[in-house]
Amino acid sequence: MYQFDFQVFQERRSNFLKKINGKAAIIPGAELVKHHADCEYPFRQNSDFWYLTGFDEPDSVALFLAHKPEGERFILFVNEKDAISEVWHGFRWGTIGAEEVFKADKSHPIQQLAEKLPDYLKGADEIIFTIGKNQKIEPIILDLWANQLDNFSRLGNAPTSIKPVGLYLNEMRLIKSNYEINRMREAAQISAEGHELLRLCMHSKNNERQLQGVIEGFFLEKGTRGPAYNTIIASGDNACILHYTANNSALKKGDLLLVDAGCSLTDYYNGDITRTFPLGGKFSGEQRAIYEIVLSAQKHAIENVVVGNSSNFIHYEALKILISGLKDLKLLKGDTDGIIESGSYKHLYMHQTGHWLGLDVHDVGAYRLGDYEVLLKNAMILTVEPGIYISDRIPVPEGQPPIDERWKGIGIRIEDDVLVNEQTPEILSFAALKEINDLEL
Ligand SMILES: [Mn+2]
Repeated sequence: MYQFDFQVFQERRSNFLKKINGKAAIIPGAELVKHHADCEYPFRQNSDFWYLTGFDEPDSVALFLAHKPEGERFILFVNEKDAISEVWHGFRWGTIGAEEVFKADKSHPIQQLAEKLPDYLKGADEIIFTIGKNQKIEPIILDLWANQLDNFSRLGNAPTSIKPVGLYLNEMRLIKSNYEINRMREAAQISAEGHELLRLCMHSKNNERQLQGVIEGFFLEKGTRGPAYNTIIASGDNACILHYTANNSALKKGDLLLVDAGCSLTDYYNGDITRTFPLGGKFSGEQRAIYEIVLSAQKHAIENVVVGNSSNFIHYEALKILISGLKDLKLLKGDTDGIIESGSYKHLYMHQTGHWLGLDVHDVGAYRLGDYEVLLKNAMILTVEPGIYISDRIPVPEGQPPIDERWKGIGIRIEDDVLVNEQTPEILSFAALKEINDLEL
C-alpha cells in the first residue's frame, strides 16, 4: 500500500532545482474535467506536478525558484481551506497543510497567483513553463514576461526565454529510482494478476463488458485507482481495432480475446499489459500459427531490452521475426529488408513495438534526438508489444499476396512491462502467463 513519504519528493525537488540553476519553473497541477453536465471524471493529477510535490488536489500551481536562496524555492498555490467547499467536494490541505505536510517553503491561496508571481519570478534568467497546455495560467505568465522584457533596459535583467518543463524534467522521470522501480513492480504485478483472474473466469462469461468488470473490479479491490487507461476487451475481429474500447460484443467460442489492461496505483505508477486468449480454450490452427510468431517476436525483442540498444532497434528486431513468420504463412512475400523499407507489412502490423512506461502510461522522454536514437540506460522501463492484426480494413499493398478469408478476424498482441538492466531484462509483468500450453484448457 502507498504511503506518502515527503523525503521522496524532497529529493526529486532538490535534483530538479540543481538542474534548473538560475531559472524559475512554473508547473500547474491538473483541474477537474467535466464528464457531462455538472458531473466530473475522477481527479487525475498532472504527472510532472505529482512527481515533484506528491500533492493530489486540483487547481494547484507549483513554483520552483532556482534563482532564490534555500528556503524560498518551493512555492505552492492551492485551494484554501473552506468549510462549505469541503462539505461538497471533500478535504483540502489548504496553505497550512501545503507547508507543514508537503513541505512547501511558502504556500498561498491559488487566487493570489497573478498578484504574487511577478515578485517570485524577479531575477530568474529563464522561465520554464510548458506553452499550450493551460489556458488559465498561460496568459498570466505571458503578460508578466512581456512586462519584464519591457523593463529589461532599466532593471538590467529579465528572463530571455521560456522553455518547456520537459526539457529539464523528462530525463529525470525516464530513469527510475529504486523506490520507483518497486512501485512499478507492484503496478505490473497487480495488473498481471488481473489478467490471470480474467483468463480463469472468461469461459463462464458471455460478453466483453463482463470481463471488463472482472479485471477493473480486481484492480479496485487491490486498492489501486482502477484502470490506468481505457481497458480494451476485444473479442474476434474487434481485436484488429487498436483502440477498441466499446467492450460490448458477445463472446464467441472459437474467437480470440485480446485484453489490454493495466492498473494505476494510488501514486499513479502504471501497469500496461496485453494478453490474447483462445475463447473456447483451444487455438485454431491459424490462430496458433499467428500467436507463435507474435510470441517469438516478443521474446526476442525483450532479450534486446538491454543497456545500449535503442527502442527503434528493438522494434526492428521484432519486425524481422514478424515478417519472416508472415512470409512462411504466405501472408507476405519478398525480401525482409525490402518489406521493412517499403512498409508493405503495415496492413498487418501498424504500430511501434513499445513505449516508455511510468507515471504516464506513454511516459515522457524522447525516443530520438535529432539524428540520434536514445539508447537504453539502466532503470528505464518500457513496454514490448508486437502484434499482428488481420482484417480487410487496410488494402493489401501492391505486390503483397491477397489475404485468404480463414485468416481474417485474427488480432493478436502480447505486451509486457520490462525494466532495463545491464544484461538480463527484468519482466515486471511476468505473472501474466503467455505460453500456449498455459492458455489452453
Ligand atoms: Mn502499451
